[in-house]
Formats: sequence, structure tokens, C-alpha cells
Amino acid sequence: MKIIFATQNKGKANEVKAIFTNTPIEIISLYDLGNNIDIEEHGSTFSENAFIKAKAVYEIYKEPVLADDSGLSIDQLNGRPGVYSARYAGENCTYEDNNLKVIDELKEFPEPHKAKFISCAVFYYDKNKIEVFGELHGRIIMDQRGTNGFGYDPIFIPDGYDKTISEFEFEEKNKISHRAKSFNVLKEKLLDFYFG
Ligand code: ITT
Repeated sequence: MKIIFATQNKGKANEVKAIFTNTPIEIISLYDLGNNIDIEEHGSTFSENAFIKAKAVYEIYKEPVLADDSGLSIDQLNGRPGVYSARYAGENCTYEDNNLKVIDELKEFPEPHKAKFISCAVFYYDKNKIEVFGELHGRIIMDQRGTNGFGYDPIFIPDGYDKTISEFEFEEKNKISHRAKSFNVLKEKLLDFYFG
């Protein structure tokens, strides 16, 4: 069976597709569908925004949908960038713009710059809703290292490691990340829902 993943982010899509490999569920991204819909995420929480994305795509296709709303929460910045992670440095900003803004804002604070990634993974199909959270704790460093991954990966070192997520291999990130945690649990719930 097929489930649409309501994301325009290819990094997210690749990670979630890999998590559903070897299951009867095939993940179809908006990119695969040739749909570049721009959904306004006006919610104030990860959960609200994830369901806003899922419902918007459900209204178009009337088929089961997955969505992820995620972001970085930095202790010394009172949880920012949080739900504003994607456009922290402004409309049409790059991932690098966001990383440089975070580094700049952290200059006045002592190390370590404790932070966590949060993923809210949701399933939406008419009256059926499932929501699962995943977190990855670590710290922000004051320069960008590595080329893999996306977003804030070059400035984030997970607890217990001494390299940034951008220095991780794809499979390695997909074992420990906030998104791996949320979607692995959601996957089990969906397998139970459909085939249990
Ligand atoms: P969709 O809404 O289309 O799914 P998006 O990139 O806009 O794509 P979000 O609104 O959920 O997604 O914003 C998440 C942002 O948080 C993302 O753009 C990154 O800047 C950051 N982020 C989330 N997960 C991340 C990860 O695994 N590694 C690095 N940065 C991440």
C-alpha cells in the first residue's frame, strides 16, 4: 500500500523512505507526485503544524497521509528557533544563513550550548489520527562541519559523539535521529493498524 508523505524536504523524505524499506508500506513524497504546494504553517506547536500539513494534503488526495514537523530547540535561546527553524534567518533563507544566525546569537553565551532536535510525526486519514514525538539531545558548535544531511546538521553534535550530524553517514543518522525515533514508532503503529 502507498502512503503520501506531506513534505517538500527531500532530506526528510529520504530518511522516512529508508525507515519504511522492507515493509508493505511505500512512501510517496510530494516531490514524487510532482506537487509543489506551499502550505502555510501558521500553528504555534510542532503538533499543530504537522496536522496542518497532513490535512492540507489529505484534502487534495483523500488518501492516508504522513507529515513531520520538526526543528531545533536551543536552551540558551529559550527554545528558539523552535517552530521557526525552517525560516529562522528570514523568507527564502538558506540552511547556511540559519546556521550562521544561530552561531551569531550564541556568541554571548558560554559553552556548552545545549540543544535538542524535535520531530513530531503524524498520520492522518479522515477520522484516524496518530501522533508520535522523537527527540535527539546534543550541543551546538560555533562552526559548521561536514557536508551530509541538511538544515542544522553541520552545527549539531549529539550527546555521546564528537562529530556533527553532517559528518555522520546517512544510515548512521537514520539510526539515532529525532525523526528516526518518531517514525520508527509510527511505523509500528501503522503496521499494527493496517496489518495487525
Ligand atoms: P516540510 O514542511 O515540507 O516538511 P521543512 O523543511 O519546511 O519541510 P519544517 O517546517 O518541519 O520542514 O522545518 C524543519 C526545519 O528544522 C528544517 O528546515 C531544518 O532547518 C530543521 N530540521 C528539522 N529536522 C532536521 C534534521 O534532521 N537535521 C537538521 N535540521 C533539521
